[in-house]
Amino acid sequence: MFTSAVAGTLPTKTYLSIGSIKPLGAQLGEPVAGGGCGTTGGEGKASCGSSGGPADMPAAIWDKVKNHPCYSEEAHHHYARMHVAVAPACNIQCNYCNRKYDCSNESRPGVVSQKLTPEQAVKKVLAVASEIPQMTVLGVAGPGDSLANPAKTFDTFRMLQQQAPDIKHCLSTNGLALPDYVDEICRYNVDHVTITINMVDPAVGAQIYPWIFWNHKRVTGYEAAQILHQRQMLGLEMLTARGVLTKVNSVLIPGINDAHLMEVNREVKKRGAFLHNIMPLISAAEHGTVYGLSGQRGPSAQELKAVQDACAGGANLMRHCRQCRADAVGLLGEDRSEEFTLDKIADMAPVYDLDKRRAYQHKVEVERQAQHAAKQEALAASAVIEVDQNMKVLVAVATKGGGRVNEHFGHVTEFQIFELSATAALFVGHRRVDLYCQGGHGDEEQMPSVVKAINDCHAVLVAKIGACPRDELSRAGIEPVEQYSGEFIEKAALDWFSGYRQRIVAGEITHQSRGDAQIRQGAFTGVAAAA
Ligand code: CLF
Ligand code: SF4
Repeated sequence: MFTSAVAGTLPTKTYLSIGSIKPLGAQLGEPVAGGGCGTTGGEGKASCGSSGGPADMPAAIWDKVKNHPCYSEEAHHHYARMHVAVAPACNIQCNYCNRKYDCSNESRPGVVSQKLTPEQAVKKVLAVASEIPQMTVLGVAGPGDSLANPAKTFDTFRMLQQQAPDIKHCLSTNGLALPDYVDEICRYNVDHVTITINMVDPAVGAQIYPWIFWNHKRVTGYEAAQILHQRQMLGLEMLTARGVLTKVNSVLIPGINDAHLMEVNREVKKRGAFLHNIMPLISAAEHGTVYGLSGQRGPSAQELKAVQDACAGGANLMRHCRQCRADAVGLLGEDRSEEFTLDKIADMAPVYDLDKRRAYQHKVEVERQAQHAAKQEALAASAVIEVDQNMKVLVAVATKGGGRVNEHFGHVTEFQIFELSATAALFVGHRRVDLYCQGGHGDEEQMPSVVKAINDCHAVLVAKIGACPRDELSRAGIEPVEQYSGEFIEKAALDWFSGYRQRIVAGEITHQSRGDAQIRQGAFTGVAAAA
């Protein structure tokens, strides 16, 4: 495991307070319009982040997030994003990153298939937008750092602003160069910025970042982490003051920053972060990273959930991140980038049809309203069942999008996980698995890994399932449920949970807690998994 050369001499409490970084208090005390609802709430206020709706936030903010698949959990069932890999260079080194892999901040650890020039990127965006009307957001997320490649990043946004005005602009950065580019970010309508912040204590940071490239030289150890921290906080404050929505990504590294992330959550909330996305470290020796080679492990599913739950009441949490590739295309959790390689788009004649895109988005809004109504109906039915109101269970759901239970068990590469209680159905994560169905028949060898991935769930809701996996799941204590095929997920899950609680009341079953589950080390996409 990496240890800082100066670790033994570090001060014990080294957080830099908001005031000691930059006296922005006056602006932060009075957030500007569009600064994110997270900026105005106190500790413990109701969540209005990724799971929020129009009633939870000002209209101007809802307008920014309602069709952004990362900033709105609900939107991610319907809307897609795409990344263009125009930013290969990076100005820092993270111990979980190997340059020949995608940026671990925002991608699975796999090589980017093709790096693009801004011109190629714009052509690709237009090709995707004409084929996939639900693609609403373009992100620059690597494979290096978007702001270590400012010319390529902003050239892409500038050209796109002229040619596809309804597409939202989004970027992710480690934050080192961020304060220098806030004006550019605003000029090109980048309304959504993600900063990866893994620490607010340079002593912790020194165990994550071996070096940064700063003022034309390499800076290492504690000093490097201190500079990075100051720049991240300053950049976040500046964006908040300018009304740009910010999301903070944190990689949960057990034993290094797991206990510290609550402090990160508090500090970024103070500075106006709209969302906090706590992601599991992906670490395996074959990735060739410092952590991978030293045996640093990632968290289990329940370790991740425990840290996320401990942060509840602070900055609003995002729990539906898929740690995408830097060239991902499609709904979160799917990857259609193979359909839009440079070779293929060379033969395409994209027609950017704004009316078609608007018509699709109108259809989605109608569907979303029906989904809401169905959920409210299920919650009302749930409220009258008299059994432990504090009981919570997890269920896994097989879906291919649209917010419905509509995927066969054998075709799943990712289960969505919902936490159910008498009063809520909350999306709390996803679990990637290998395809059970290989070329038309089930692969029994995959079942143990599937069971491990959803071992903390009481049931799995699917459109269809064969007899063998059905028996195997039942033996593991996970109830396979087919009866809600085609229904909205939350309604289906709540209806199942009402039935579960009624069976307890009737004495037919006894409620038992489930164990932990394993997060797959390597977030393979549907295409990759099927290959
Ligand atoms: Fe891309 Fe990131 Fe914008 Fe989304 S991804 S730049 S905010 S458009 Fe989203 Fe992917 Fe998670 Fe990133 S699921 S890795 S949070
Ligand atoms: Fe890798 Fe991203 Fe860290 Fe740079 S900021 S080292 S690209 S994970």
